[in-house]
Amino acid sequence: MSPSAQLVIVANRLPVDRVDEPDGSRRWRRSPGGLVTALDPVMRANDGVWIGWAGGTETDLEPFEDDGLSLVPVPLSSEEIEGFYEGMSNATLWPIYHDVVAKPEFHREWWDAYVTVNRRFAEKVVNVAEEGATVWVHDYQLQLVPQMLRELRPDLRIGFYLHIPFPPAELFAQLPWRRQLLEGLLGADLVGFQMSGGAANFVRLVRQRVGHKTHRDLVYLPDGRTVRAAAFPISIDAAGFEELARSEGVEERATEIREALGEPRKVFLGIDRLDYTKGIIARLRAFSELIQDGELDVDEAVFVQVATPSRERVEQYRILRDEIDRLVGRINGDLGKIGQPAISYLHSSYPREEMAALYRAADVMVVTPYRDGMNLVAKEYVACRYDDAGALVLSEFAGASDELRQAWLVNPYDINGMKTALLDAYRAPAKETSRRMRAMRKTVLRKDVTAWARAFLSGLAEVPPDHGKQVKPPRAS
Ligand code: GDG
Repeated sequence: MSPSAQLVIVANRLPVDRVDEPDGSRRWRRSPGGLVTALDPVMRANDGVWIGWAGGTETDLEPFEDDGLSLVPVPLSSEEIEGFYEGMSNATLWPIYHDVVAKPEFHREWWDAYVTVNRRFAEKVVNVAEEGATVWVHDYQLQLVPQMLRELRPDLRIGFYLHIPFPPAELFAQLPWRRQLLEGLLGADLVGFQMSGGAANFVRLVRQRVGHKTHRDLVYLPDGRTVRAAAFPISIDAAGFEELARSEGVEERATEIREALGEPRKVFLGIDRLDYTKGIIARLRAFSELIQDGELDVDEAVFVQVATPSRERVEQYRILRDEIDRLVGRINGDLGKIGQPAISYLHSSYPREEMAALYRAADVMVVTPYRDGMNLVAKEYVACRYDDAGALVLSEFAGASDELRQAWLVNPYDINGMKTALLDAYRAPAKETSRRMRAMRKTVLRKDVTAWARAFLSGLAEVPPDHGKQVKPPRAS
């Protein structure tokens, strides 16, 4: 039996990972990540249901509850995982939406799988959403769901949020299915983006490619409906991160990490999913050149790079992993000393406590994506620095740079510029780093993830409905 709800969250993944115990039993573990933290309180306050893929290929998973959350799995076959997820989502849309940092591939079978899977998600919602319910669809994997859903259930209030950048018209136009994607999104009442630039790109494309009338952030559809496109920059559970950072266990672990790295060496830190958009190679190259140039010394500084395994079946990701392995090996071979590598590279994923301890241990946090919707790592670092210490070097192509203006902002394509910024951040007097950190902390603590969810949901409740009756807005928490 499917549960029913007035608030339905639809995302590619359910917020849990399956764990198979040695005795053959199965349990679910809450998966880390901003979206889950963001939506957990909203879900609880509204008795919401979350619809998503459980990550495997089982076809027989029934709806279930996990720690008070009502979850509805959507099955995917292994061919669909290849076509819809690894293919269309991660090898076509992801690179196009990130400035074509890698070359996108276009395959008609991938598109067919994308349509089939989006329809399956929409059909699941139909079974779960109560009359007049609010449905919040997430991210680039599900861009056709709003339109499919509107056709099936015109009574629903539909919101869509894109977590990654929305590209400029010139890049989006490469997509053979550009019109279908735009029309898919136009099924929503409110389309949310990280940045106002993304919203503007979308509205312009709708005018150019679909021919609808637009005015500022509004699109007027021939059937009388209005769609709003606006920016809702996402954030983190800032108070939660700070509390974790202040805990005794995390402080102890941070001290241990610094000692293991050779206190009083200064610690540079990068934490990313292993992804070509994150600029990992460029930053390691900049750091190693500073050592080569004699500006930094391995006795005094180390770079810790955590790269969390990601999309390992997609070819571009395998190639990148090999490239990083080779580069780190070469840098450490050329520049390291016994017991003192220049780069401490970890290809692994860690519990939240360890992440917080790393943030606490780092003197300079280095976040240098070529393009990033927001980048939560930058905000998490700031949230953990309750001592107002620590410097943030941040790419101007991460959405976070819009709010974290006091970071050392860099262009990741400019290696010399990055070298200068790394050195400036490293050498900055404590007074300056704390002045900058204080200002950034104010922003991050004020604009947290609850504020984000509330802003989106009230924005969604305000879009004038065309379907006759006013829908009661869900409570934000
Ligand atoms: C997409 C957009 C946008 C990473 N490794 C571990 C771990 N993480 C956590 C981080 C952070 C999250 O994963 C990564 O978020 P980012 O924002 O940095 O990047 P994406 O994964 O690319 O996220 C991005 C985001 O969606 C939200 O809208 O900001 O622009 O690309 O929270 O802490 N967490 C744990 N262990 C790890 O090893 N526990």
